[in-house]
Amino acid sequence: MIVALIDSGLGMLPTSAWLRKLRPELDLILALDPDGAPWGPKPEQWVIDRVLATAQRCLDRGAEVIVLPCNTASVTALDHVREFVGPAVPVVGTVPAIKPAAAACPSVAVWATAATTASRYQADLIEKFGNGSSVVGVACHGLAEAIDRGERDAATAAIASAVERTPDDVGGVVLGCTHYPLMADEIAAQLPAGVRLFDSAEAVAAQTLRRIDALNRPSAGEGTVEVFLSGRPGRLPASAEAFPAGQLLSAGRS
Ligand code: DGN
Repeated sequence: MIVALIDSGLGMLPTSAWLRKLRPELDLILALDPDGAPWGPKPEQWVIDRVLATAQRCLDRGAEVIVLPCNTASVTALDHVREFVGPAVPVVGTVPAIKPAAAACPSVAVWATAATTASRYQADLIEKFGNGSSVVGVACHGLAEAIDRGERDAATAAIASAVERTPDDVGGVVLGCTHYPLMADEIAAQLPAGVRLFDSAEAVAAQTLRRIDALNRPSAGEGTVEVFLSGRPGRLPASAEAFPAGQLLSAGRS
């Protein structure tokens, strides 16, 4: 069974790595959009069109399940993708891990792209799962882009800016952009000791496996990885190599 993961860039790696770990025999398509990245600052309709075009390419290749390991794409385009592919193809989205963070901490910051931070979707999540905690959004300008470009100094500066805008009393920070877990060590080092980090990668992988199993079809493939790139890859493959999860991308066939 071919499972396609769609993100603008390296944010798909943590979820891909969990899928590979939990079900190594799945065949994966990693569909990245270096030509269109970053999606975070783009207009909503632009992101929707981009994600749908990528989904079509994955379906043409035989994808039976689609995963959006990208909060920006999920809060913007998830319903559109579901409608586009129809009920036969499960589509699994990603949302910021606000529920577990608010259940564990009375004060929480949600770090994400500008699009996710400003989204109705995130506001609704906070309302629904805020659990009486104080939950504030912090837009991390440039962080996903710096990670894709392998620019460590720029990433460190973007993290420092987010730390400055994060309330002092937070007990938990939600990594509400799928790129950010790749920099979890640096983020933890810059935040006060004891602040917990929450991300969705493992939960999204687990939900994907539940949807696969519910299809009741043979899912075992050969554990292949195929990489789709829109246009020129730029520095993406080289940047990926800096992260353990990035081996999936560099080992994949383009
Ligand atoms: N990884 C994406 C997310 O979770 O929102 C961000 C992608 C981007 O293009 N900035």
